Amino acid sequence: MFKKILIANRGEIALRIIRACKELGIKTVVIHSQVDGDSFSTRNADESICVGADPASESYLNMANIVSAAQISGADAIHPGYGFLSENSHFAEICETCGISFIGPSKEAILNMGDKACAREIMDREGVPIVPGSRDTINRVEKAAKIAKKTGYPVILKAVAGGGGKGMRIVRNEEELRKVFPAAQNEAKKAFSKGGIYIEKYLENPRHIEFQIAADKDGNVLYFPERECSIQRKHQKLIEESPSPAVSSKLRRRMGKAAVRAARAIKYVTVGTVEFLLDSDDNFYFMEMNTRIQVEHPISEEVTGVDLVKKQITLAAGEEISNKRLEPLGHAIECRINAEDYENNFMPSAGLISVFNLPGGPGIRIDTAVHAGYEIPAFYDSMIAKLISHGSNRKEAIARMKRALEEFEIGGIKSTIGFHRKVMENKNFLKGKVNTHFLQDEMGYK
Ligand code: MV4
Repeated sequence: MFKKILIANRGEIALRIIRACKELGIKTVVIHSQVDGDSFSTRNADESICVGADPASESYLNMANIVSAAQISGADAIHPGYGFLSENSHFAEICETCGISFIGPSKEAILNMGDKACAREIMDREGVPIVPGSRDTINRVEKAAKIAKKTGYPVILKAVAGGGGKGMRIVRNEEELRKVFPAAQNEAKKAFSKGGIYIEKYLENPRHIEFQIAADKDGNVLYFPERECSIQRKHQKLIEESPSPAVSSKLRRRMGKAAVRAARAIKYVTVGTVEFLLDSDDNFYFMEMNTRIQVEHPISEEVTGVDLVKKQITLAAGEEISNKRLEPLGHAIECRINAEDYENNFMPSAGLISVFNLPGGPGIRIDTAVHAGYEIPAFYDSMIAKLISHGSNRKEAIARMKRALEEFEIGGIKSTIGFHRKVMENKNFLKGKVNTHFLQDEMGYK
């Protein structure tokens, strides 16, 4: 087992990893930028090291300084958390070259899943269903038109190096395709330095369903009950729940087996997530694989009792999967509490938090690293807390979430608490009828 882990992240996930390490008896070093010097995670770690100035490019993305910090402090592993360097294959490679374990899958697995066209090719070969569309990266509009004709309109153009919806374009006919394709290429080139595009048939009203998996070095792969993540804004998830109201135990088994096949195809080790689109006829299609621990991992922990971060660390250290089949125990929901003005286009609301009174009681968990008197820096993302409810069924989980949202008091800044209160009252949400257009159709957002 590792003796000391360097945590290359900030905020609630840095604290979450520190908590897991403490329970495993592992020493912790947390890195931080200048502005984060007096944060909750730096105070809770055994050691902390400033690696650079406030912009992430100079601190949380500064590979040379982070690896030096690990060497100076004698850490034998680096946990990247989510975001920042968590899905950077080059960083994983540098860690291993320096004799430091990267807590995640191999650099090859990260690279293969980072190229979304390559991921599709692998999954297709292994019998994991993919959305009909292109076989590989498309660089010429002529080829794009040919494939779109064969697939049938509407199609969606996605950036090979994208993921999470960046650089996506929906195209309804050939004329539109010819107009939009060069722009999509340029956009992809600018954002990711690679201009590769791939094409998929556009599904009109899918659900986003994802499967957490955990895998060991011997190829044992365990799947967790699915997470329903259809409620998103600009491809940022706002509410997640597990299990999904749309997934029967039979469908869960079918999709879970496909997720396991996906993980085995790339010799995946540690924890990861396989994302699918699900249509109203129970057809499911591989979308992408996330090779990191995700923001929404707590709902899977709540419905299984498995500590995913401890599992991730012990799997990285070479331990084997010991769990048998996992069935959902009750129902869990997560609301992401962001420092944003949901009545004003979710505009970020940085500044000083004057009041921060947390809810509690049965079935309520809060993952946060902020507190009253905390000043939200403008340099990073706007998530300030994850509010997670757990109940014996969906109805109880919603009732607990509703009363926790009433208890939660945040002053000094705008937050998304009011937005979540409205969703918890929405008729279709209460019926479990959510899809990827929920915010437009039900909440009046663009
Ligand atoms: C799609 C799609 C429909 N058809 N792909 C991909 C990344 C994700 N954040 C958005 N993505 C979508 N990919 C095909 N072939 C619809 C979406 C989509 C979506 C997916 C999940 C949750 C919200 C969404 C909102 C708009 C579009």
